[in-house]
Amino acid sequence: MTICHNAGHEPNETVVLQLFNPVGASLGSKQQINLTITDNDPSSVVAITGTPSVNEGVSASFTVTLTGASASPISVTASTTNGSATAPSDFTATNYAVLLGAG
Ligand SMILES: [Ca+2]
Ligand SMILES: [Ca+2]
Repeated sequence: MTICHNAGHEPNETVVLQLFNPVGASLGSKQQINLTITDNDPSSVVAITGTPSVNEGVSASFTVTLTGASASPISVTASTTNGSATAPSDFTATNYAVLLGAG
């Protein structure tokens, strides 16, 4: 039984191997085995980069990067928290869901 390598991080998976239709023998009490396939790819990593300083009165922009492929859709939430600057007088509070897709 060959286990395929699926590129990209994915949850562990299971497969059942079962005996059927014996000829010249009868089935014992143990007729099946559950096998767990453990993923061997590193988990995908998301990170944020952007200009650390901006003037008043402009829009600040940031880039969310994804490193490592995944078999599952990936999303992350980007949300502001007050520092010494407070919303809404100093900036507009923001709460984005960033969808990065699979692969
Ligand atoms: Ca797999
Ligand atoms: Ca994999």
